[in-house]
Amino acid sequence: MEPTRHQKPETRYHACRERGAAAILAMMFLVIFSSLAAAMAIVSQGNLATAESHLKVNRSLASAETGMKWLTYRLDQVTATVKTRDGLIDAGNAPALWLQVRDALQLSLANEGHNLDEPYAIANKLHVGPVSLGPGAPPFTAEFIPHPIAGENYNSSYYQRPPYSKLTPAVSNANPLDATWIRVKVISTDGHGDSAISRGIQMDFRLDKKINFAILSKSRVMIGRNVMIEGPIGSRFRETHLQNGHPVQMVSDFRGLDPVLDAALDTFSDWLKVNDRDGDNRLSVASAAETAGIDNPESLDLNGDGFIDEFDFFLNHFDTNGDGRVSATELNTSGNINAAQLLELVDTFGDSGRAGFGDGFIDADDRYVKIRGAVHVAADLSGWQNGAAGGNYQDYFQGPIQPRYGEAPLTFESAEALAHSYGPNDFDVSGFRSKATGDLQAQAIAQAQAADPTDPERARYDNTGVREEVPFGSSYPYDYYQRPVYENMVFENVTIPKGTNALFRNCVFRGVTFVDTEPSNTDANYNYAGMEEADGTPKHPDRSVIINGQEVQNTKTVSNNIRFDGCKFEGAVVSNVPQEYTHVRNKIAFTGRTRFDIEGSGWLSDAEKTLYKRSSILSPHYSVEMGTFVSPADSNETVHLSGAIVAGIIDMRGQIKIDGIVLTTFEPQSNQGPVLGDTSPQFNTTLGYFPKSAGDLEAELPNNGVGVIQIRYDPKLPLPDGILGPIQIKPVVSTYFELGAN
Ligand SMILES: [Ca+2]
Ligand SMILES: [Ca+2]
Ligand SMILES: [Ca+2]
Ligand SMILES: [Ca+2]
Repeated sequence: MEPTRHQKPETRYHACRERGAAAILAMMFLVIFSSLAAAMAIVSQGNLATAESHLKVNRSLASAETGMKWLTYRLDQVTATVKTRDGLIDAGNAPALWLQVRDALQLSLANEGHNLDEPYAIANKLHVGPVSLGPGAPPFTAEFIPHPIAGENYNSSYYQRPPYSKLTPAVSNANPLDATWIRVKVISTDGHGDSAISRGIQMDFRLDKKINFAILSKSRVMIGRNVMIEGPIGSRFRETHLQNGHPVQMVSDFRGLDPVLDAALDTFSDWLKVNDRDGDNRLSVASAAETAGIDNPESLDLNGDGFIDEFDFFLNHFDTNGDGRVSATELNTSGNINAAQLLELVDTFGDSGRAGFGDGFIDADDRYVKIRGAVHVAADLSGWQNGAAGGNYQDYFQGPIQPRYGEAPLTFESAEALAHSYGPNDFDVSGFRSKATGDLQAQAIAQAQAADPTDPERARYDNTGVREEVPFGSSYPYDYYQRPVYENMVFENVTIPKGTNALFRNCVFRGVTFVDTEPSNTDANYNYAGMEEADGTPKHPDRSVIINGQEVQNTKTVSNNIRFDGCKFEGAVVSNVPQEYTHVRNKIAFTGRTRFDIEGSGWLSDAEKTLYKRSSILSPHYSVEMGTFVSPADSNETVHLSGAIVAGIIDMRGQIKIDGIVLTTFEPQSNQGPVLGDTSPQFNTTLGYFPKSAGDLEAELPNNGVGVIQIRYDPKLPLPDGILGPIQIKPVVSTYFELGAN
């Protein structure tokens, strides 16, 4: 700064002649000021009163809002303890469930220090308070009232606004909100007597049962190349100290296409290890911490989404004409199956009505992220880094994650992941079983006998059948089966008896297909009794098991290891529930072109369609294999699924699309059950291909494409019946309403 050159000229004061005038002015001011002061006093007293009311309004409204938040939290805690096997919560079962919640909530809120009065129930309502949460905070009272509410005017304009106006049928006195809706009113009062001011708010809550995950696994989750997921992922696997014990392992979709791009992604991965603060595998351009040390970070965000991630490097590498899109030509898909499948994966993910869907280009419209949802891990970070990861977990966890707004992308020691735990006893499949009254053998023989012997497509039953390895097509089979073959047949509501171990080829299954198996399978030799070498000689002739007091030499006779090849299902595949996970004996493999066509079935009633759409595979503690080890690019090898997919452990390879939830029940723990020694990481939920060295013992990377796997959580889909799980009561935030003064 330069010194000041010019001083201000001195002000000269000429006061003599002005003294008299000043005195008169002073007196005038005195008069004016005193009258003003009187006026001001009147005004400010009014202001003081207004200010006090205003303060009370604010304080009581704030207290009511605090009360609502606090009660929402408390409600959340108790609803997690109320369980039902019903999949769909409706006006029929909601009242009884609400009463359980109400009683649990009353019990949990009782006798707390801030209670000015204890909570009490009247009829189906719960009254809470007054409660004073903080010193000097205005107390609040709350009421929980299930709909339909007596005396409520459901014809009023209040119910003409969203979300009510979007309900069908429209809300009216004839069609009031049903018992799945719970109204919560919180009223807070500040002050006493005549000067007391109250403010109230209300919100409607909804009773529901959901498992808010695209994948919820008790074993580790392996998400391979060319796999995209929409919806949260939860992994309860905690043995991270073991080799390959990554709770969630993800492989980049963009690696392996070009060595130059791979090198750029290596550099980016190094940045992530230092700069990524929130675990989303992206660097936020707006964050100084996440862009520290990176020159001109904005220039690296090529798709302009505010983040630098793998997709920007992919664009930078392949968008050679700089139009912001990668075409099939730029990606050089002809004769390059991996590139062609990547284009298909990204270009056809999500709603077919979205911008850029299936237009043959990969660009910003396709909104690529590997996981659109939060990742919840039960394990802790340091255990993983010091254990399986041997340094940075990012080496085993690649690809951008975009959670919902306000959610953490990656949470360790996650309560969410721990909240839902499903074991074999949480599943009751008897409802499905009772529908599967059809006799497999009777239906098969009738069709085979009626078939025209000259028709090459005729229904065929081959009792001798084929001998094949298990898992089918695996480079590392652990057993062999001699399977009877059922071909070109239609089955209706059949039970496949224990010990059938069949191959069904090009068959149609309608209604429930119930795969029976022995539930008492906890004997340590269960997987091994009857195991064979490739040439048929017994592998473990000395191992037999005791089931219900009887010795069984070969457990193949009491279990069911089934392969469905090129089959169509107009309904659900449901298995009996084994108590232990025995993947050698209890396995269902879907190969070839598998179709689940429930909606389009002309055979099912509307009620059956509704039922089976939410439960297309219900096989707790079963090993389920979908897709193929050998032909990930064969256009005939595709699997389309919708609904809740339940298995002990599930492997999905090839070309698979799921709209629903993948839920696995088996938690591998070292030296327990089928897990020999420290091999729990080898029991994993695998989506896509991994080399054997990654701990997936059944697979190797194919050299003819890595497949296309797209999984999308459907929040609107009810769960199947029979799963014992917690309900939830969540606020419908758009129903928030201020009740005003009273
Ligand atoms: Ca980040
Ligand atoms: Ca970007
Ligand atoms: Ca381009
Ligand atoms: Ca596109």
